[in-house]
Amino acid sequence: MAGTFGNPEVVEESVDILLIGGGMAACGAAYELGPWLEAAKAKGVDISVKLVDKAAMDRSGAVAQGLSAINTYIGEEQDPADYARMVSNDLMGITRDDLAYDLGRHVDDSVHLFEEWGLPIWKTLDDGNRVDGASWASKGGKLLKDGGKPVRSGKWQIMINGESYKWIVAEAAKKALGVENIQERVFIVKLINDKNDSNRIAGAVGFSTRENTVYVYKFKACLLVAGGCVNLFRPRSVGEGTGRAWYPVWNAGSTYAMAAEAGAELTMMENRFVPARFKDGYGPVGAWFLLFKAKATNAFGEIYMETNKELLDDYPPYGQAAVPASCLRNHLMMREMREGRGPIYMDTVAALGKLAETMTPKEIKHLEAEAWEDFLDMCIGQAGVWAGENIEPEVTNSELMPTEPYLLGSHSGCCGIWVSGPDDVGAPTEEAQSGIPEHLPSGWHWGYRAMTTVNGLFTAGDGVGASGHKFSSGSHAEGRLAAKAMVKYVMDNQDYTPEFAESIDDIVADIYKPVKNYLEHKDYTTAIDVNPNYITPKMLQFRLQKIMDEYCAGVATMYQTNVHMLDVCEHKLGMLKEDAEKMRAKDLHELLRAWENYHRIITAEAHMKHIQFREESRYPGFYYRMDKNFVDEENWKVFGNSIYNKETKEWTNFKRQHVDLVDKSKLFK
Ligand code: SFD
Ligand code: AMP
Repeated sequence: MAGTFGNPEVVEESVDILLIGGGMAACGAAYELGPWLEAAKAKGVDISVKLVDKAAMDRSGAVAQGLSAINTYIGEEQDPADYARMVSNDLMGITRDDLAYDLGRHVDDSVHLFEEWGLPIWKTLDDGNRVDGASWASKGGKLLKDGGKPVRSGKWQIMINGESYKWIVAEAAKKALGVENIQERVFIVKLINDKNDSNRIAGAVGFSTRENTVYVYKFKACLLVAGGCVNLFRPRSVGEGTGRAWYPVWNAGSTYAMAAEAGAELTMMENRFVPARFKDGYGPVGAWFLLFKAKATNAFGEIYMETNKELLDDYPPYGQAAVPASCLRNHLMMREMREGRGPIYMDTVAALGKLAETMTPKEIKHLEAEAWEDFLDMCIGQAGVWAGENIEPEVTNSELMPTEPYLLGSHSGCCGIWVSGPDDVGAPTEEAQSGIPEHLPSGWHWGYRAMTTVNGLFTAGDGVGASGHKFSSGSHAEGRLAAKAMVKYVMDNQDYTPEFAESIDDIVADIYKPVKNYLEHKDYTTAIDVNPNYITPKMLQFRLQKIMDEYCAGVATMYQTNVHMLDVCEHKLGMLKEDAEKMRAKDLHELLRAWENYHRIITAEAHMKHIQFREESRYPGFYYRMDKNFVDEENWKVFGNSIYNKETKEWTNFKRQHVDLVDKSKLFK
């Protein structure tokens, strides 16, 4: 029977494995499950799988708009240990080398699959000419897997014609899993622990964003891959630009919040990513810096990365590394802004001029088209800004600006969930030669790759903390690694029957509470949005963003905070959490917004508690603890981890030992 707005239908389903999310990691898992499910079947075990995505998989997640580069491709020039080294360098020395190394040895296979599925990848031909994805086949180029050479924009990045990237990857995932096993437009609100074992996951509950239906899933294992967290800080775009952000606004911290509430250990939640972007449109800079070799300057044309270089001496462990970390690049830029030498510009004019010196007019036109396509493939809004402001990159330089902070574990950030590492790293001599020892440090491995500290709960992509720089390809590969481990887990736990620790009626009532708040009180006033008995999700979101912006090192304070500001932040977040109980939902769309906000609040709280805990400024240029404005290698070269108790609503923060498994001396010239 179909439900009504006040009284939803409840549908209960049992599967063996649930995939929550339909982004890069989920698509990787969906694809990889195929052969392992077949292998299980051959042993007489039928494993059922379902994927639920809050949106439509063809365009869901961070790759929705498309991308113009794949940022992680190891290729023949490097090896996985080089990759682990780079990840550590960019994240100021505190990453899990085992996770990065493992990813590095698997990621290229995902890229080869993308190409097989139809993703156009630029190629460098034998004569050194480079051709885009549409034309290499007719010019004698080869597939990457057959030895074709990509066009490297940077050491790790390769160029693609990727407007339809997500569509292509999702199509393969759907085909592998079967559309009948995929449910779109279902927002998962919470995970349910097992009645007999609080450290085990037994199910998840969500609601349809199209119909009045609540879905209850029982399962043995679950892959929680709902992306990172956006819009927990006040964005720079306001008014006419509201809604524009760099990372996907629809990823609202569901991964971190649901994992935390289920009792999973989080790691490095103090870390955030503040990308330097083309101002107002949030256009990517990687292709400009790396492919077009552009330089960023202050208002006086000074290249601050050169003139301010000595500032990096203050930042161990890798301040003096050949490639400064993303946060350190920001740090130098921010000093120019703070001291009044802004605006900061990307010198597109000089870069294109220099490249054009050796080109024919036709080649120059193609180069200019590539510059536009970089935006059109992945951030069309920036192309709109250029068109609207009469910017021709070969004639006019464009402003750069650090954005509001985002929480993520797959791009140039490393917050997320603490997971079990690979079990075979280090054993073969070949790997030992690359610097990986035979055994992982204690607490890094407990059986199933990518499993969190809660039994049966796995994650990948933005969900996995203490690694980073996986990007689209690495998130896909990590989903595949998790899929294989989940099948093993299910095979090992065939006798397990999930039982919920909470009653389904209570959970359903909880999920629809914002609807109840609305229906009960809507007639109290004549203006639907003004009511002393409820708060609209939009207003609550403004409050959250203001708190985070002003007290937790957002753009308002130029990314600065201190212990006192954090105390105020904690107090105000506590009040906000109380008021969140009063959010209203006047329709299903608002119900979605309400629960997104709730996930953002838990994520914001984790971020704040971790910044409070880490008594140093490990990521200058991402945030500054002004009362501890230094990097303290002696006391803080450690993982900052935490566990949340959903009953008492308290966080416990603690350190975990950091160990370098790969020799890092190669990072210095
Ligand atoms: O230019 C729920 N990324 C880039 N990667 C690259 O390889 N090259 C680039 O060029 C990259 N750049 C870039 C990138 C992202 C963005 C937004 C821009 C530019 C503008 C990064 C990658 O895209 C990123 O690393 C991966 O996509 C991460 O994968 P994953 O699977 O961890 O997250 P996802 O793809 O966003 O998917 C999340 C899914 O979860 C769903 N979801 N479903 C149910 N219930 C809930 N509660 C849910 N909450 C979320 C989403 O709908 C989605 O399906 S550049 O900057 O460097
Ligand atoms: P972005 O467009 O900034 O997301 O960058 C895409 C890729 O290029 C990421 O792997 C970044 O780490 C890398 N990158 C961006 N800018 C620089 C730079 N100035 N130096 C080195 N790597 C960079």
